[in-house]
Amino acid sequence: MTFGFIKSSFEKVKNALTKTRSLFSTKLKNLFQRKLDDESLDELEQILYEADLGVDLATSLTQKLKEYFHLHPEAKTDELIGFLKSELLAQMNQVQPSSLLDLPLPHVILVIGVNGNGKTTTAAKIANYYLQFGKRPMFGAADTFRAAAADQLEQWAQKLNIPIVKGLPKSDPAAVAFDTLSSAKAKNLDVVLIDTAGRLHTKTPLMQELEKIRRSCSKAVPGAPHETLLVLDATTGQNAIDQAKTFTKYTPISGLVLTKLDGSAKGGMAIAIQKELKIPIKFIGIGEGVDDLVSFNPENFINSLFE
Ligand SMILES: Nc1nc2c(ncn2[C@@H]2O[C@H](COP(=O)(O)OP(=O)(O)O)[C@@H](O)[C@H]2O)c(=O)[nH]1
Ligand SMILES: [Mg+2]
Repeated sequence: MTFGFIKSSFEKVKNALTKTRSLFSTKLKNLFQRKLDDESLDELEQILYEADLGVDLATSLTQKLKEYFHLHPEAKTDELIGFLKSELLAQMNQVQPSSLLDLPLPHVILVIGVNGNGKTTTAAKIANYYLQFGKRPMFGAADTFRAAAADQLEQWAQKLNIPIVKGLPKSDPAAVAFDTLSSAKAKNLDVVLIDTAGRLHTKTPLMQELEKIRRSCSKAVPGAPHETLLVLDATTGQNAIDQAKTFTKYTPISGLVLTKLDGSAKGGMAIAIQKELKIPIKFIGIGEGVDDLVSFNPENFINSLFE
């Protein structure tokens, strides 16, 4: 059964990455089948760049491949691809999210990020993920800025049949977080997901609001939030990396969630972001459904790019 689960998530990731994969797999394989020279290696750099690996990584990987090729001029396609895969994997942060399942309770997860990136949907998907493991999650709707935001989370709560604490529109999100955690303790629940407003990362007051939410979490549950997940839209490529850099200036982030990898040709940004930020990707979103979340495995990810 476990293997079935692993296989199915590998297939899911593979399908979701179709567009990025056509760059990596198809174009690279065609390239390596030709005789390598400076011209074809420039083409390699272009392909890596198109897949949103970023200029630095595209350049340094091309350089490494050139050196490898000079040392092994007889190398076959498979060998060159193997070398590239291992270089890509070396960029990835190896921390696994499985540790999320064995924790002091309630485990508090703060979900942050810019509006539209997929925070609320991701909160629902993570709740569903814990339900699969027999855990009891709960929501806190701390996006009090827009009434529709709390309603959206409430609809997920009803669908998943899990409790939610909602604040009144425009009420203090830190108070909502505190009330949610108090309720989770009283109910002996396992996981609390706090959904927050899509703070514009350039506006310091919103960052201060986030800090207040954090303090209020730790007052209710010492050590909380245990995880702060930054949700990023993978379709925005390098722009998402810039967003993440700004967030890290203001608030500690324990993990990333990359959404909308389905249909994105910019899957390479997952590798670039690991190299630049050294924050582990915990989950990836590969669709709008509640099951479209996969806990991130760097090796599976790289392999599925080249399938
Ligand atoms: N295709 C796709 N759409 C997603 C994914 N995650 C979220 N979305 C969609 O992105 C939109 C914004 O999501 P939402 O959770 O409301 O973002 P929020 O403003 O950050 O809370 C919604 O239409 C979601 O269905 C994903 O992994 N894949
Ligand atoms: Mg939202």
